[in-house]
Amino acid sequence: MNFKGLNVLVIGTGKSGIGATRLLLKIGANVILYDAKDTVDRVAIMKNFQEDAEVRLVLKDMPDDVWQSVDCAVISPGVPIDSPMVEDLKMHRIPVYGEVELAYQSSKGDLLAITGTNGKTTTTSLVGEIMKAFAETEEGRKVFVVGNIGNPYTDAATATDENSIVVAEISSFQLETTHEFHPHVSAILNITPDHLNRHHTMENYVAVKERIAEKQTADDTIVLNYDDPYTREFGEKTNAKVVYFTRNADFEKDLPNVDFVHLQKDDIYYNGTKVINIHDMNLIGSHNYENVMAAVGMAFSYGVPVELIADVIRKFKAVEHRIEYVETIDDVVYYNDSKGTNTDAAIKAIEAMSKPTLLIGGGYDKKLPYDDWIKSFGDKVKLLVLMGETAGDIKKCAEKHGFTDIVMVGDLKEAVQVCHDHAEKGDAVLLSPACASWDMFKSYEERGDLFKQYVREYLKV
Ligand code: UMA
Repeated sequence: MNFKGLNVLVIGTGKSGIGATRLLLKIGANVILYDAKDTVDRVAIMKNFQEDAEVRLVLKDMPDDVWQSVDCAVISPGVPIDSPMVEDLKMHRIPVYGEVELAYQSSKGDLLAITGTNGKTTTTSLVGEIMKAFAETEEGRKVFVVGNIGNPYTDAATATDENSIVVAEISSFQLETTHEFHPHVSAILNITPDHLNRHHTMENYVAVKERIAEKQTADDTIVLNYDDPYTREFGEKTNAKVVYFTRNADFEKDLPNVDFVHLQKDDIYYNGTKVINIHDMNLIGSHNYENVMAAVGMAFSYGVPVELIADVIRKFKAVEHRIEYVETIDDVVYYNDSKGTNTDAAIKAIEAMSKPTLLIGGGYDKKLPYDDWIKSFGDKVKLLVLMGETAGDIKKCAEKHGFTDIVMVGDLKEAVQVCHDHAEKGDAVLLSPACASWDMFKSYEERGDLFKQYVREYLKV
């Protein structure tokens, strides 16, 4: 699709909408930028573009003339495809593209794309680091790490060329609106319940994740989790060459045209080649073995030498907000896992704790069941401090499972204070809410940053 000269309606004035508008202006499209909220700061938004840029900014009510004048729409990932806005676009026969699709169609080079319920950001960062190290060994290669990780893909698009390597974290929201999107190497790390308020059923959620491989052929590769029933089964259906990763040494070794990355005792192997010993890694938590294996699968199939892969993994540290060590105060260790935005991620964080844990949970309601999360507390979680929209539901669920050491709080600062007051020497305090942040914060980053600030500044005074 050539967007040059078209009238394009961009929906959402967050990172994606700004990135899409910038890109469309570069391409030579006319942009109407829209946001459903009339509380957004017009001046701050317009500062993202050159002063003479002709962007018509529309807030809240859509004037009738827009429907008649636009050729297509580019929507942000936060806009559901079954929302009234998208229904209106369809009614007016206006084609809808996602911000990621616009970026893909405007980019060059090789695309390595990663999706999955959990581990996306860690795996994307690690693959990005490996690719950067690899690019240094080859002249004229540039690496861009983009997508759900926080850097809109559209912002990188025009800087890419044939030699570029784009490493993209892609969410289910972004996959809803892809058309031609075609990664050379893709990965689905795992699929467990998440965002069910948006995708409605597990079946829809799985189907949308699988869209990452829709355009892949036998010349492409997909890296899949052999231990996850959804992704293992997808390996039998996809057109791409399959590389499975597994934490078990016991797998079906002679599947035709399938490679394996596996963990045997403490070593990670690609087919027969040893890549790294897990004790040589800096990442904590056994879930990270999976992220590392997925990164190995992607890098190896792209042709990166094994020594280089191992070298980068050895140096790689946890990404921010993912079981991130914050501080030790009075012999109590504080961890920020604000990115634990669903129960599965939050279970992984609890599993990674080796000390009695005071857990801060609760937030925006994605209509997820909390039972498995509560059951994972075992003897490890000694106090559950709850905040946000879901606090009441989580409390009820915890009590149903016999867990009653619960304190309800009004905000994050109070949660930190309560944990500090109840913690004993040798304990850990973990912010891992099992919920998104959007009820009280702009993003999980803001929630994690505030947590770190409260721990560092407020507890120390
Ligand atoms: N808006 C509308 N109409 C709607 C919905 C939203 O106008 O129906 C407006 C809002 O008023 C707001 C803007 O759209 O002003 C926000 O757009 P957005 O929610 O798509 O957020 P962005 O700032 O564009 O950030 C998005 C991703 N956010 C979401 O998918 C919710 C970011 O992922 C991503 O980093 C960024 O694009 C760059 O690619 C964050 C995220 O929470 C980290 N992702 C979810 C997750 O990881 O679980 C999917």
